[in-house]
Amino acid sequence: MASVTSVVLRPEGYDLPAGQRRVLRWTIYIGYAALIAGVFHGLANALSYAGISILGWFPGLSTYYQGLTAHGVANVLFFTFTFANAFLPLMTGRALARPLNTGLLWASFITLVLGNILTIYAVVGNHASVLYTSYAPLQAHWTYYLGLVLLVVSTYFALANMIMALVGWKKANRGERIPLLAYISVTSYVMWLLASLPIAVEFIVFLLPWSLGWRSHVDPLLTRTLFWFTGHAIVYVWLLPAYVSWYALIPRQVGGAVISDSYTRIVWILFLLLSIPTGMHHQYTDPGISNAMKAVHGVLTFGVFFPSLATAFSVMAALEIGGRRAGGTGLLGWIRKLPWKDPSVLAQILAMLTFVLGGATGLVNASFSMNQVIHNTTWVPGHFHMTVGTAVALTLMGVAYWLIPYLSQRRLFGNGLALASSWIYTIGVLIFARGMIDGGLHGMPRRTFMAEANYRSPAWELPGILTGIGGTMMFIGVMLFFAVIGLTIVLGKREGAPQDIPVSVTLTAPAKDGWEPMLDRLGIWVVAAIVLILIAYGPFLIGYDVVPVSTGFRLF
Ligand code: HAS
Ligand code: CU
Repeated sequence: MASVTSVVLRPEGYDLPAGQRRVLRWTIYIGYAALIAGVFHGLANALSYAGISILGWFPGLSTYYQGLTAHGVANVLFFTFTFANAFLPLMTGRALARPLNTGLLWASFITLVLGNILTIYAVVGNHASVLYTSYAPLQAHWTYYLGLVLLVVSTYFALANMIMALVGWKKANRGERIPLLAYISVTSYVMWLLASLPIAVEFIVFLLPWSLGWRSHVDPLLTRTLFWFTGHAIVYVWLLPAYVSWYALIPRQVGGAVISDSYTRIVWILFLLLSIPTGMHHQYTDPGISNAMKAVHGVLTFGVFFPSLATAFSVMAALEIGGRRAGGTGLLGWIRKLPWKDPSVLAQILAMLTFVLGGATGLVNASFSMNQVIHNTTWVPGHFHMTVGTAVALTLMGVAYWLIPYLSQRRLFGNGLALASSWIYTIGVLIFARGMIDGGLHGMPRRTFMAEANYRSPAWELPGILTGIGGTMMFIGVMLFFAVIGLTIVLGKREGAPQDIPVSVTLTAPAKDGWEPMLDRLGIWVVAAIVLILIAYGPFLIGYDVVPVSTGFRLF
């Protein structure tokens, strides 16, 4: 394997203009700040399952649900999208060796900051304790909905930037295949563009006017369905920037190579096709949706499991090439030869390993009958802390270990601390998820302040303690990460920062003829995705009788 000749995805370096570097750097800082701001209540929530309440330590916190809303909104909405808004355009620019559009970078940054200010105002002021799923009939202050709308708008500017760079590149390179790194970055946000439309309708047509008093009633099942129409695809929008790193950057970081150009593109096309028509697997227990529709979504969910299985194979093969090139022999000897002391690599390998369990639990969720057992229990946060909470969050921490030095032009400060952070976080999440998964199987409820609940089951005792211990370790892990990033920005040596982004090589060049160039015709794949969406949501939407029954409730 190691002797196959490699083809560099894009050989030349990339001169990122200083002005653009600054906007991207601040966008990324805001993303990591959201990560850090959000984890405080994560700690409180985990400890509450162990029967410990620390809510009194939070100045200005009115209720548990205010904290839980802050945790969800900051960590899964602002952190993930803010990171992607900077990372994906940067990858596109690098892959195409073209500058980005500074105006669009600013537009994305400004809408993001405004969105942040409005949402922080609403959540911190306890005007929006509705949790990140924003289910009606719980009603938030209009600034909350508008803030999230602006967050979505900021992603459109980021996509526009990538499309502009791509169109410019295509004009200058007629007949050439799109460089792989640009292809996967752009496709990730094209999928998001399609996926975001239902939530835009939910917020702009229903929830925002309802919150402003312009609309008196909404239909909670309809708004909830619109939420999950976008909401399942959202989880892949969180995941795909991590996959961009696993496919296109990690092989280089471990001295390996991407095993196949077409294989990688097909994985992204499968995500484009299958991420969206699967949202009803979050609604298996909802009345008002036919079993037939739930079955269609269930089957397609098993379909979207496949590109992640394919990713497991491809990513592992890329790591194996690196390990063998470094002298690893035998069946597993290559594993020891991976650069475990490189904090960026370590974090991401630990994220991948945890994702195996995140994926397996997802399969249980997706199975209709098993979902009846675990729905609305702590099993579900057990699942998603191993997916978005580790596969994504820990990968993005790993990326920070080269990206922050790259953008700030300072050398990483505290290698050892960074390594410790990833180990502590990973061991923590495994203990935490073990607790949540086990408790969930015994009906331990999610989204419940267990420290003060007046009902408990003996079967929740040990799971609750594990959740508390694991959650505390995760918190310590993130705080160490925060220390490393803070120290790097303030004390990191100015020289010696990485001058380039670690773009990988593929084992074979993309084919210029045959069927493979079809993979680059994104328009065709977008049309195919729309057809699948119509099949999956058309019958429900056409047959649905909208019954706006609900006024807003503010229980906070
Ligand atoms: Fe999920 C609920 C099904 C993936 C996030 N999910 C959630 C919720 C969140 C979430 C946040 O079908 C809760 C929402 C809420 O608040 O109610 N999920 C799935 C399935 C997958 C899946 C089938 N989920 C994710 C990802 C997420 C995420 C990714 C975030 C990023 N999920 C569900 C369902 C529910 C659900 C139901 C509803 C539950 C309910 O009742 O409420 C799959 O896509 C997973 C595929 C993953 C794999 C793993 C591949 C492994 C790889 C690593 C390989 C590398 C290695 C390294 C091994 C197949 C790629 C080797 C290294 C060496 C050194 C050897
Ligand atoms: Cu889902």
